[in-house]
Amino acid sequence: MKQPVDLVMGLGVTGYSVVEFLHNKRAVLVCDTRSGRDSQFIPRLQQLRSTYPNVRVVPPKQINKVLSQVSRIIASPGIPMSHTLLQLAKLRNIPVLGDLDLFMDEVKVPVIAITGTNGKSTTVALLQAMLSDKGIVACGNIGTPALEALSLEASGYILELSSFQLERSKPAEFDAACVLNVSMDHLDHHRSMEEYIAAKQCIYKKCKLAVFDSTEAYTTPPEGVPFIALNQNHTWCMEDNAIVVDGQQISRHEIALQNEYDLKNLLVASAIAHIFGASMEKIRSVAASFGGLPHRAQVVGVFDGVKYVNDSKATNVAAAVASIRANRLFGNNLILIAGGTAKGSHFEILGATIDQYVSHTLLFGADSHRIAKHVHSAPYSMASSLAEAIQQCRELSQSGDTVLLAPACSSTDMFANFEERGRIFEQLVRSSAL
Ligand code: UMA
Repeated sequence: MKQPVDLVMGLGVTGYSVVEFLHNKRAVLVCDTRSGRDSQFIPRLQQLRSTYPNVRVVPPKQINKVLSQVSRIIASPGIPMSHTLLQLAKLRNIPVLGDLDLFMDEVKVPVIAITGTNGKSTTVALLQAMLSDKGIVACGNIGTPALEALSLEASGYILELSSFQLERSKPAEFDAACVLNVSMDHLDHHRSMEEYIAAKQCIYKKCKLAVFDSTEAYTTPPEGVPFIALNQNHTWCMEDNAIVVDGQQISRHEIALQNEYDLKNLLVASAIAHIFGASMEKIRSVAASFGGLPHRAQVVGVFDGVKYVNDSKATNVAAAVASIRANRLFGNNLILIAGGTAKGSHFEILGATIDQYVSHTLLFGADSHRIAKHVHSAPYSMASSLAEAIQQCRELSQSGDTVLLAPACSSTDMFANFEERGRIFEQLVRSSAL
């Protein structure tokens, strides 16, 4: 009998973790669309060749020749389901799955799943801190692929899931699931907003308990799913100067995170952590000490009296608008740096927010002109690079002002990812201050 053959599509961190997981169970082929002429850009190719010499890398042009042997395809999250190769597989009735399917078939301990347009990583990191003494590990979109985290043999997992991961996986029996919020994003990958919302909602289909914020659109689970709704009564809610966790107040001055949207993330994390056995004492201590993740509303420093804030993770309109509102100043100037790859987003709301709160905007990157079209009354200028934008900020700002990097776009036109953009911003700010 012929051995079943799995085709792993994409050789980023996910694809590599899938090969590691499967190589001693089934025959594995790998295909990355950057194979062939651009294969030097596949970071893990050399490592794959030396560690797993039996795993064959198939150039995309030859995929037709091998497809007849393939029994299933495990597609990395960044590969759109509309990709020609995946469509071809569909026509041939070859199942396409994601790493999440393999993980959920294997895992024997509780899994908490979190998705949402913004705040996923912060909520997951808060939850991990609140459940740290219970041996629960965070993985998924936050950075460590789920299959790699399996080897840690944790007593439970917190999975950060993107719409990309959810759309390609079958409904899973998560012990708890949450859609934090939904706003426009990734419309270069999903064909419509409806498709994006549907992908997010997949998280609830078979979950045992949904936890959601009843004030956030598109986060309500379908009928029949057991749920805890936050902000519906005084047991779990936000108040003007506190959050309420199981009827007990944690006042704002006891909480390190101060932005409105972070308080929402804290409420969700506290509710889920409480359900999974974290004590109120532990929740309070994490609330008091957790100051946020890198590149998310991070104050880089105050130079010549000007505060510089790195919010490189504000990669969509909703996140950038929230960031501008959180940093708006009364009496001093807020100077914004924005731009990058638009991902099919619309910028009307960003333009209106800039007009209302921003004194001057520096626009840079591939889709900067698309933002400029919607800025009507506030001044803006174009910069050819992040370095030039920062230089212009130094010339425009005076003591008491804030310079905010909140791009509203992804970074991939000029940087490897939002982390690199944030790191370079911080380096440039510090070096130009010398
Ligand atoms: N590739 C192809 N064909 C394509 C597109 C990509 O072959 O059409 C190949 C690339 O050449 C590359 C590989 O696929 O070699 C990359 O795969 P990938 O884009 O799926 O990325 P991974 O390195 O596997 O990382 C993924 C997530 N990336 C994306 O969803 C784009 C990481 O989220 C995640 O941390 C990691 O799996 C572990 O789970 C990053 C992200 O940007 C942080 N996520 C988006 C977001 O948060 O907005 C969704």
